[in-house]
Amino acid sequence: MTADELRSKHFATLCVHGAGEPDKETGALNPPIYQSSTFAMHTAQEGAELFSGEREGYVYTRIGNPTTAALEKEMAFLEKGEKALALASGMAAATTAVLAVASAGDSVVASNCLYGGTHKLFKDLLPRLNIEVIEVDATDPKNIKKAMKPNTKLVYLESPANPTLSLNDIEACSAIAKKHGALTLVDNTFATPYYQCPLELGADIVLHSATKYISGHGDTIAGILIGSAEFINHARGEIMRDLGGCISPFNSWLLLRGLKTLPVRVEKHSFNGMRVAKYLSFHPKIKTVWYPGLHTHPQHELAKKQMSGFGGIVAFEVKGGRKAGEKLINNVKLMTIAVSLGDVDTLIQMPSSMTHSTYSAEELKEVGIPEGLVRISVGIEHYHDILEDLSQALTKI
Ligand code: LCS
Repeated sequence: MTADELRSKHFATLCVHGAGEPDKETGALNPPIYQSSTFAMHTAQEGAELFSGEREGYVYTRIGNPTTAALEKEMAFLEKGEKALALASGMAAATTAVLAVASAGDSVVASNCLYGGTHKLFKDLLPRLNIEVIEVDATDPKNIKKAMKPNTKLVYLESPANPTLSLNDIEACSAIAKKHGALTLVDNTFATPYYQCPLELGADIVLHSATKYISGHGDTIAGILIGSAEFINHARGEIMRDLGGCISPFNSWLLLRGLKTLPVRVEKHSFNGMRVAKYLSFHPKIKTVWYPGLHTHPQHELAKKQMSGFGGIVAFEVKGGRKAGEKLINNVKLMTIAVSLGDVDTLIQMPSSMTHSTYSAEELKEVGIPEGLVRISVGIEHYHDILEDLSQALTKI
């Protein structure tokens, strides 16, 4: 099937067939793992042409690899972008994307509710490179508009955001950025391309911590950027090539395997997520639940507008705050106390002291992340067993 024929197929079909046809030589149904750091050239002239860009091909796995290329092709299909670039981690994707767009003396306007590692990058490393990052409450696009400066090159969003599940209006924020000549990046890790397509909403770059739902099995660290051919070529050739944050061929292959079941897994995560959110919202020991699929979520209407499903991450606060939340976490039996998310296993953690410990107490308050917020990445176990585990742990408080 040609690329154009494939593009017209449904998402689930692209997940199974998007990496390409069976291997031409051997008939292998799945793409081979090209576990090779370097690629033989026939002549010195061919080498020169490959390096100058006159000829397409593989020279060195830091710059490109056939297994990784199959993954990149499939992710570009799924996110409806021209090209994709796979990297060693979500953080490698974030550093590569920002440095592809901004230089010393430029600024980035970002949401203030981000994965703790991204917030640390914005607070510590980028200012050392003289790139200013202005973090604002991006649940209101007006705050983005107010923060834009003549030197702003990038608007950096995360929707739904880690860990509060707050949303950014991708269409409105992208329109503001465009007006100011800046690009918009959306971290689409929580929603996955199955439930949200930022490029169709006007964004320019999509980022994934592919460690999460793209892999789905908790066995890989990886990141992916998707965007225009111009952006991806620049990010690959000028930034990733220098920073060196390339993915290994084996990890690309694991992601290709994960992608085949993405819709099946994400539907189940979402089904279970809704059940956990509803259960908690009616429980007398729970103070607040954050889940975009609940009509009590302050941006539920926006969630329905820009997402086609609500995902598997649920955040909540137990009455009694941090101490009570820790007691709940210490008493789970089926769930695992662990960071990361999007795995088939249900994971539970406390962001203020774990994933978001890079936020100061004042920053947590400002962003609206309670110290006692508990985050569950709801897995694909039977939801009765997940609810039973929550129920027995809650009786211990
Ligand atoms: N973006 C989001 C939304 C994330 O949740 C993470 C990691 C990253 C980017 C960075 O990706 P990585 O380099 O880890 O592949 N989130 C984590 C979390 O919530 N727990 O552990 C890692």
